[in-house]
Amino acid sequence: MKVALLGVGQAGGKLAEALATERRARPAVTGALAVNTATADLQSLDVETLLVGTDRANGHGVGGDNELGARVMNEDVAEVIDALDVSSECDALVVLAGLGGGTGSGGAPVLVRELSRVYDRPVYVLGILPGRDEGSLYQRNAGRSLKTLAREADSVLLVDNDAWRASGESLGEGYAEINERIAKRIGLLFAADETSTGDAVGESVVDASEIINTLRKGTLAAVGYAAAESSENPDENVNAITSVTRNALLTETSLPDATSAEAALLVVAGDPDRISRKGVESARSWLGEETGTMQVRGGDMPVDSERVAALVLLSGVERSDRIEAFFDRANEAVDDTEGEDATESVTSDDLDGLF
Ligand SMILES: Nc1nc2c(ncn2[C@@H]2O[C@H](COP(=O)(O)OP(=O)(O)OP(=O)(O)O)[C@@H](O)[C@H]2O)c(=O)[nH]1
Ligand SMILES: [Mg+2]
Repeated sequence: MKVALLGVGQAGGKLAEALATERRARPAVTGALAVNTATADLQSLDVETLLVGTDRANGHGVGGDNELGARVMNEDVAEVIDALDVSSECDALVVLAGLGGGTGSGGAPVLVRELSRVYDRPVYVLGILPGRDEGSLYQRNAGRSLKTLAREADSVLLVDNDAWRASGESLGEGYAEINERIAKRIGLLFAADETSTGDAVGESVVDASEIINTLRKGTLAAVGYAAAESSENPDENVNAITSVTRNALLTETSLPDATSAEAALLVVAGDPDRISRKGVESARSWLGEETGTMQVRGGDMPVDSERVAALVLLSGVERSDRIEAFFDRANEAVDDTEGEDATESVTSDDLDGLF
């Protein structure tokens, strides 16, 4: 699937760069632009960059004020749309942002709305949820941003900053590594149809429409990934394929505890000679039962490797425990930061959308 990337804010820019330069993801990326209100955060990036909001932010960021982030982006939105190179072969646009800060949190919904208006292609978001230990302001910002994005975007693919962090590492130390993991997994999803060698592999190879149709079934999405050694004999890989699929869903998703979905996609990556059809079939039916959906799409991703991997895309995860817990925190944070009564409801009016 060909994608144009638009990173907003510090996390968004770093993630756009990580994806655009990731080995397997690279062929799927037709262009990447990083937009920010902070000059310093753009300087080191190896993608196209654009500084916005110089009148209001003076090149120093918006300091976690996501309403200001939204306002600034509104004023400069035409310039951003102009600067983003969207080729005709592009299947989707992807806006990337950390949802807890100011520029990305406030700016991403504005850009999503404008991109949806300008382009007749799906607009997806790769949104980073703040980890549990991040402060109230981050939780509240992310809650408001996500609420708005869920309305404006075709799908919001969420990565919890606690999900793929190496144990014992603080969040700050771990960013580079987390970003690499995100790029590898999301890159694999976008590039799943890029490795098709044409003849031999044929019909079971996943294509862009399977990803798009899976994402169409829900608002919030998550992705999981796991890999393991495989045998040269495909008949011996039935268990390897089912167990990497289990791990991808149960222990390695971008949104821990997201196990119920409206639709799912299972991509099995590996040497085509090692992939057991029986293994793929039983992994797919297990995935459907476990997530409670009848809609499990699937496909292979032929790669030259002795390992076999499962990439699971879940769409329609809004009812997961993690999303509920997150909105509880965001609602409580509204209480902390604004002195109102805490509320437990996801649709609470205390948590205003951004516009
Ligand atoms: N995964 C990941 N998360 C990040 C990274 N940098 C920041 N974050 C997270 O993103 C949120 C903060 O957003 P930033 O992108 O730093 O903020 P910003 O959009 O630049 O907004 P301002 O600095 O307020 O103008 C927090 O939840 C951080 O934990 C990163 O490189 N990777
Ligand atoms: Mg910043």
